[in-house]
Order: sequence, then C-alpha cells, then structure tokens
Amino acid sequence: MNERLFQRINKLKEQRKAVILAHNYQPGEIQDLADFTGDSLGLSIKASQTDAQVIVFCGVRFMAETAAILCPGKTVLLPDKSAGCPLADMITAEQLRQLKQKNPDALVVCYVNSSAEVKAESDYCCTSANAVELVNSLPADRTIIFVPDQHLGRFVAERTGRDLILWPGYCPTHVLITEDDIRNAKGRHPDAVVMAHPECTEPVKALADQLLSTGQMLKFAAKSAVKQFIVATEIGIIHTLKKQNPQAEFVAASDRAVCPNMKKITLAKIIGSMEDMQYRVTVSEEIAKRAKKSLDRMVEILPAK
Ligand code: CIZ
Repeated sequence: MNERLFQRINKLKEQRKAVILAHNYQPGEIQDLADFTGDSLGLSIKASQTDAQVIVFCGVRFMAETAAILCPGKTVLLPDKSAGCPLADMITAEQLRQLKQKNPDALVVCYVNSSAEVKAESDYCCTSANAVELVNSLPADRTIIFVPDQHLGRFVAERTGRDLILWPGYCPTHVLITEDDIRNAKGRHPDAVVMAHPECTEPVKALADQLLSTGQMLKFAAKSAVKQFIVATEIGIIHTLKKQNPQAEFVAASDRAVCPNMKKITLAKIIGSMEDMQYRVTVSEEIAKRAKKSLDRMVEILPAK
C-alpha cells in the first residue's frame, strides 16, 4: 500500500520539481521519504539552498513561513493547512509591540516557533540549537526580551547568565512531560542518559543529564558510547535516533509527548498537496523583508558542536 503511495510521491516530485523537507517530529514514514530531515535551522538552510521550484514542508505553519521568507521565488506548500503551532500562537505582533513600548531600549530575540509577523517585530530569531550562542553574542549592556517560550528562555538565561524579559508562552506537548515520567523511566532504565529538550519544564530539565535541541540529540547519540537513552521531547525524533543508532535503545520519557499538529501530515496529504499545489504558504513582502533580517542572523549563528 505505502509502496504505491511512495511511487506516486516520487512521480509528483519529478513533475513539480519539488523537494520534501520533514521536521524531526514528523511521523517516521514521512521522515523516511523526505529529501531532508532536520530541525528548523537545518531545514531553513536547506530551503534557502535548494534548486527545487516547490518546497513541500512537512512540519507546521511557522516552518513553512520561514521557508517562504527565505526563498521568495519558490512555492512553499504545507500539506495540511491547519498544522499550526500553539506555542507560536501564544504571542501576537501587537502584544510584542506593546512589550517593546514598555522596554524601548531592549533587543528582541524570538524563538523560531513564532509567526512571521512576530519575527518581523524582532531583532533576532533563534532556534533551540543556537539560542545560547545568539544571546551570548549580544552586547552585555543591552536588555533582552525573549519570546515566546518561557522554558527555553529560562534555559538561555541560566546558560548565559543574562537577565531576560520572558513571555509566558510554552509548548503544550513538552509541558506534558513530568518529573514523575523522568523518575519512572530512570527507575526502569537506571543506566540510561536522559536527553531533554529546553522547552521542557524546569523540574524536568533539572532531572536530565543533557539539555539538547533535536539536532543536538542526534549528534550527541551518534558520538556517545552510551547504549540507553531516555528522550524527553516530541516522540517523532525517536524514529531517526533508532534508525541512525541501531545498537542503542531509545525510550520515550512520556508516550503523551505527541504534537497533534506535526502528526496531521500524512502520505495522502503530501500527494494531494503536490497534485493540487496547495496549501500555499505566503508572507507579504513587507513582513517578509523585516522578518528576513532576524532570520538571516539566525542562519548565520550555528550551534556549538
Ligand atoms: O528548532 C526546532 O526545529 C524545534 C522546534 C525543535 C528542535 O529542537 O529542533
């Protein structure tokens, strides 16, 4: 069954001169068929470098918007138009403007999980992989507003020693992972290394051995001699962790850590998307121009190895 769908996808890719990008949180079969998988930073770089005319973005809306901003001449398709990001929706451009008015001298750093309008209001964009480096590169005497994820923000504040003005946003999927989940998983796998995403809550992060973005988890697992890992992030990453490290065992900290939006993308929707050339994600020229400045700075700052 899937074989037929894969063949159809390959044919459409050729016809449309399309490339398929899949985020690390996508369902396993979609990561397997994608031309590139990765985190927002890696996929943004791929999107900006590809010769393809069409980018099929298997992820959520803000990621497709990012691709549209970085590749103005290309068509960017999101196979399910309702695949959004509740964290990104937790701050609007108007709310950010009000926060800036209250702190007129502050620099604004926005997490990539934000709308194009919020990126346009920001000075810098970052991912979980390069947020620490980015904040470290900012002048020590400047106040910094960090939006919208409070948990990533606290992690950055701790690692950089900077006092950040935080927005109270959070990822509804990452906050489902509890301290008890980590303790129980550790009880069952006492020798395992706990890798947690910085979007997790502070008590969960306090129990982790490593705080890593998804891209960093993949790199860490690949070079580690450890044989068991407890993974505290969206469970989609476990597919690729297992595939790249067949000798090691990867256990989800919580089976509840499933992003319903990431899982909206299916093989059938990818086919429909290329057949009907929908759903096109576009960003107005004015917003794109301003958002691109903050995104260009993100792409320039690579995460520490
Ligand atoms: O930056 C990304 O792609 C996200 C949302 C998470 C991660 O750590 O890769």
